[in-house]
Amino acid sequence: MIENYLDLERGIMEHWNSKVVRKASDMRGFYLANDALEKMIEGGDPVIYEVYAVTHENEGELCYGVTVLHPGKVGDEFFMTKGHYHEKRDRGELYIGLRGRGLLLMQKDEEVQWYEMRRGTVIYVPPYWAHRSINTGTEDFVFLAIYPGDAGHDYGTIAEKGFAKIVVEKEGRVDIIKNPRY
Ligand code: PAN
Ligand code: ZN
Repeated sequence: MIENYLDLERGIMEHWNSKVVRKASDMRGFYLANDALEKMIEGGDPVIYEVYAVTHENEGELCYGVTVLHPGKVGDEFFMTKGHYHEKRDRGELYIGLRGRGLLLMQKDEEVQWYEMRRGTVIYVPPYWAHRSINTGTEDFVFLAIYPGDAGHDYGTIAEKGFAKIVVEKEGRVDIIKNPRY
């Protein structure tokens, strides 16, 4: 498909061929507060985020997708995506903020960086950097991501170790602290 329509105000894309829904039960092991997560799952297993994407798999092609990351916390940690490296590590990505507010957390080896995102923010994720988004606001955090068709997603590395930093609410403020499990 060549042409699409993205409602920039609402962050809703008209056409997509891939929809991924991540519920609380899909996020086991990603948050420090396992008990809080299990409680949340028992209490109705809410959706944490959804991704609506147009995908192409070949080298030279592009994929693009809208992520809708809902607001909330598990323990002190804000709702976040799983986060990944690209399977082909030398593939970069572009993130564009559409709605709400959040952080993009990036990591390469032991180096960690994070960037605030809101409507209009453009972040270039260079090759070799793992990336995860975090909703630090009270409404949906929505962004568009554009990445190479053959990038692929390696979730295993992050699922095992996490990122070196986690994003928590402390005394009503957003705090980026060392991940004690890392
Ligand atoms: C994004 C992410 C999306 C969901 O489209 O895939 O925000 O995050 P996870 O894939 O980490 O669950 C992207 O970075 N694609 O490459
Ligand atoms: Zn990516």
